[in-house]
Amino acid sequence: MKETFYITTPIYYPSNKLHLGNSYTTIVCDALARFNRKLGKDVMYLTGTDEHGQKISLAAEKAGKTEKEYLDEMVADTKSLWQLLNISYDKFIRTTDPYHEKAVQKIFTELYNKGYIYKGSYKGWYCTPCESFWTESQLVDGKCPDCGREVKFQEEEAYFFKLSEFSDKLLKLYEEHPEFLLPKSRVNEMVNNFIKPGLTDLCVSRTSVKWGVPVEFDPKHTIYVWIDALPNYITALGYGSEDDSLFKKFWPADVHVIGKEIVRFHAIIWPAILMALGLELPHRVFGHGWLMFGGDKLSKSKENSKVECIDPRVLVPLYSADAIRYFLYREIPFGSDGNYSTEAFLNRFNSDLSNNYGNLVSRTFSMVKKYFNSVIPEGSALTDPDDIALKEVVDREVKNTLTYMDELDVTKAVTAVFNIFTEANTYIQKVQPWAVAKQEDGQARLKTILRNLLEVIRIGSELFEPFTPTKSRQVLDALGITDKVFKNLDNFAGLTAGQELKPLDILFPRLDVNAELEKLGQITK
Ligand code: ME8
Repeated sequence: MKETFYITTPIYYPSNKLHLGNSYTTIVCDALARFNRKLGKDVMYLTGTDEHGQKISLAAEKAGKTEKEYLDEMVADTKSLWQLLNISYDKFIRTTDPYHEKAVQKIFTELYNKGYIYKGSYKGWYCTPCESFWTESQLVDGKCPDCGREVKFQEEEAYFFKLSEFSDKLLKLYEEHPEFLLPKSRVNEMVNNFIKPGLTDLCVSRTSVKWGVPVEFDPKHTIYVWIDALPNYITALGYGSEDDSLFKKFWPADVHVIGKEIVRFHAIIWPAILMALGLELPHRVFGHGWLMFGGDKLSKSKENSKVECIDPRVLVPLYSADAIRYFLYREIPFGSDGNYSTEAFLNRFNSDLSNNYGNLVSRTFSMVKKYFNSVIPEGSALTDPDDIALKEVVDREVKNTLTYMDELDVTKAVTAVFNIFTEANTYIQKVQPWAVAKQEDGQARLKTILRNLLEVIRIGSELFEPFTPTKSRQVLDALGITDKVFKNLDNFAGLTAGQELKPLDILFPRLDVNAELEKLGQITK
């Protein structure tokens, strides 16, 4: 049986406007999913929407719609953005899907029957936009520590999950499985900020929130956000339904990719729920950093995401989804925070995509056209020191890319791919094919040089395709490569000699940075 790879994004709040910042998680997961498909794995890439809670009711009311009408529109909008960004998810779960609601009820009842959920009463400071209860000491200047807004003191009858029983088990988990929570710095955060001070039981139901899944055995309570949201990763696979074949096939997840502010839920609450249910734990949880804009997080609550120049719906039609995707992979060191600036984006577009990758492809294709009528030349054994050196760099960077992708480091991986393109450009300068073409007995050497270059473009484009799926596929098509999985990454013998290159448009036409800044300035006025 094929090896499987199960990767998830968080389920998104449909009431948040989607911008480049929150799209980041999904864009990163897409490269990982595509890469693993190309490794020949059976991939399940899950994303979806987190549709319950008071915030949704309030937003629907404000829009003069029912919750269902409001959510359907927001979900359609989310899906269309994922399409625009070329997101290849395999399944989209909505927490209002009836199969999910039923399974969540079952999970809640099972946890209750096993003694992990009990009835009590909740007192605390509640932030409506964040749907979070805070203790007095967590408040910052009496306000919500996440979004800085007003909080309300609330008390109500509620069910609790015995999270406090899991401290030791969680510490053991982090110790025995250092790969469970990545990057490693997040482990200290969990231990020092949450587990050492003592985990408190978690409020998992509400009587005041109507828009939620009712507790099966006590329907005046609705199941509060985390017990509804987190299990999406298993209900999407049919856990708790009649057909759990996907669950059997894909669970445990290879990785949950999430932003750093929700690590606590995924590295503490989620494994505790799974342990209580007696289920296996995900292999890895990766908490990535934030995309910052002028030093500020593009946040859900601060509403600073109205800036049009960071809206993918504006940027994609102008610069392509590939270019936006590439910028995020490359510029934000995966796991850390990183800045988005339009200028940095435009400069990278020119230096990396246009001058490096694009130029390599276009100058090689033109030389093959000029000297060999666009017919792929025969290769030969690599004996020239320049050729051997080129092959060594390609081999090293192929290995690096595979290793980094296995470690989920998309930034290092994409940098390794670029080292291949850079090396190929250096090779051209070194071997000067145009000079070789002028030599009387230069034909054989010229063939080898151009064949080497085409092979390097093939290997680089294969590795680059998960990041820039449209343009790299165009290059692979032009080279006559139809395979969906990686082949011949370790040799210069993947192309068919005698086959004609298909014509290829300029991949990333060079931009006039000042003119583009001016244009974007006009749009955002
Ligand atoms: O948190 N930079 O959903 P969400 C990087 N429903 N990532 C960002 C970001 C930024 N500026 N702003 C947001 C939720 N994100 C819950 C999850 S899972 C069971 C429930 C990321 O719509 C954020 O970190 O607020 C998260 O990974 C994703 O956008 C969706 O956030």
